Amino acid sequence: MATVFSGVQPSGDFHLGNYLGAFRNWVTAQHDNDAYFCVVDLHALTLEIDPADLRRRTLDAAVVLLAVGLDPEVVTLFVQSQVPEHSRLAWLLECTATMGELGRMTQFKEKSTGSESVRAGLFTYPVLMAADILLYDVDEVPVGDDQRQHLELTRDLAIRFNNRYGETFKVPRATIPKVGARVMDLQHPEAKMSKSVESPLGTVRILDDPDDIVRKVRRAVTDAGTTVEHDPAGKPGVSNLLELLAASTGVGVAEAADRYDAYGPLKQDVADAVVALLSPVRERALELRSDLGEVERILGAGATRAHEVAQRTYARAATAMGLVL
Ligand code: AQP
Repeated sequence: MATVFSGVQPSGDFHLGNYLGAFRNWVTAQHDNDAYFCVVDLHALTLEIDPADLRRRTLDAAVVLLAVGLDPEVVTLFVQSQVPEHSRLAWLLECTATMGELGRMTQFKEKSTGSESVRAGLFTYPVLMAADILLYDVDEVPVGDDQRQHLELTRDLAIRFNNRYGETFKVPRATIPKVGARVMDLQHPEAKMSKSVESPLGTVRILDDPDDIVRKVRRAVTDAGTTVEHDPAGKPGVSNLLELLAASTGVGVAEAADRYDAYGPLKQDVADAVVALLSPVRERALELRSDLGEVERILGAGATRAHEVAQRTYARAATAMGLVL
């Protein structure tokens, strides 16, 4: 049985990209693997966030993860800050990483550009992510394409640490889905759909009501011309719609492109497919929101299980580095 870990930041409302790129693959992975899924609240502190919002969003993240189909009897679902070894191992790994390699992270460049005062945590956040993963002796990390570079860094840090201090960490690999790995913003199809970027019409939220989903897809930016082709560089808007249809229905992208000779019917089918995909999740989430006490209980049990594993790995790494425990 492989060990699987992945996490999500409670930094905003979850969207179709999070669902197709990550969550639904977590649901698939949960039955055949030893799976850990984490609401990475410490990562959300790297950007401006209201404390009351963070508290609410952390519980709501768990609500969405349960609603998409994670089974708390099968997976370990927990909140990162409730397992202190994440921060403790991050420090050991910060003393393994270099400024140069962190400065090359494209997410850091994107999120810090134009900001007058960039938090140090935004710079070191990929190291905390490495700690999240390495604590659980993970084989596979199911993530969207945007996390590919951070996974490479995690592997580099694990290998460097092992070479320097002796075999300590398992070196994980990313598993990135073939379709849905990079869902683009419906209004700005050259940018990925993202929860911390203000694009109300461009972002389909997992908990949007069906009318909103239809409205957003109908108003999606298409491209000059009228032909339906999959050409991400030349026709990013239409290509994104085709990829959404493929990821939501299982049809191939090329086959989907052959089916349409106008944008209107394509948009209608994408809207129907996305509504069909997300409506059951929305219904379950609304039910779960009415019993947050149960959600907190699930997270507490998950943190206890995660902590048992995390403290063993942390002790191994600290001892290897020469700390007296
Ligand atoms: N647009 C996307 N397409 C496919 N997958 C995506 N993911 C995120 N955006 C897309 C995947 O969702 C998982 C959880 O990501 P996250 O929320 O922890 O952080 P992120 O990657 O930084 O996502 P966002 O939405 O852009 O959040 P903010 O704006 O807060 O940074 C990851 O597996 C990610 O790959």
